[in-house]
Amino acid sequence: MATQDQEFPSTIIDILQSSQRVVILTGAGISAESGVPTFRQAQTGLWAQYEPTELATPAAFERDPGLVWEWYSWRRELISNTAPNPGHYALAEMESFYPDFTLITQNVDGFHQLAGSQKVVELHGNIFRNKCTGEGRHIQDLPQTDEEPPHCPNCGGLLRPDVVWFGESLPSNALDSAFKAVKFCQLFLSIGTSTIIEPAASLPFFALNNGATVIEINPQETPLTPLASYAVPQPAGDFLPKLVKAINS
Ligand code: BV8
Repeated sequence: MATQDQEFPSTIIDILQSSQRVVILTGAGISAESGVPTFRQAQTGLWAQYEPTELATPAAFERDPGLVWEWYSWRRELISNTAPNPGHYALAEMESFYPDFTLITQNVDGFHQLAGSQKVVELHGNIFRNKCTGEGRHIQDLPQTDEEPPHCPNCGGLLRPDVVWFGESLPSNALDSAFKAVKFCQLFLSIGTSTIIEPAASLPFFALNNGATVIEINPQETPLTPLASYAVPQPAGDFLPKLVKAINS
């Protein structure tokens, strides 16, 4: 594993400029510079007493749907008051450089789409979408009510955020597209993820096994760092715009 002490070794630029099939995996770290706390950062205020991994579960929703709904409302509010950062915009620009480009995200904030990325695979859903626990259908507009959570206007079942909770399977189409893209990619960038949450955490290792060049961008070490082709200990919002400029040079 080479660590990035100099800005861009020519080998990185060659690979970035010659690759045709590129996969990006992002985690909460890419939204950190937007002001969205990462999943593992201690929660603030009322939510400091709760572990996200305990709240983001079917059992928590079963036990106290109101509490879980309130937590998501608080996060929606927080995310709505922030915006994509230069890291998101750099990835949106990168998409046009490659004929075969897939952006896989574990994030639920929708910032990649907001920044202009078209081909986004949302492994863990989207916090601004809701679905009915009775019929499973997506509910576009929330009913005007003070109930928390609201009830489905069609079947009366409780509504919940359309995100993947711990212990729930990921959307099969998203997971299939992700693994298919990784199987054939030549270059894989893992950005802003602690590489802990499965099955997303397996993707960079799957890429390595398939002979791809794997570049990790994360100020902290992760289980991927020792095995990555290149590890860049820099914040994504700083590094990605510089990377895009270097590719275009
Ligand atoms: C499942 C939506 C089948 C909800 C989230 C093996 C195989 C399969 C499952 C498991 C397995 N082992 C364990 C499991 C169970 C579990 C799991 O992985 N547990 C963990 C705790 C070990 N997995 C599941 O339950 C998954 N389901 O596999 O179904 C199944 C079914 C039944 C039983 C078993 C299996 C579902 C997982 C999805 C959970 N939902 N989100 C919500 O948001 O409310 S996951 C949540 O964590 C977020 O989506 C987040 O994106 C994701 C991953 O975390 P990270 O993105 O990595 O964020 P984190 O805070 O950890 O790290 C941030 C990183 O950024 C840090 O490294 C930091 O250094 C870095 N950083 C900070 N600033 C910057 C930066 N990097 C760059 N620039 C910066 N400026």
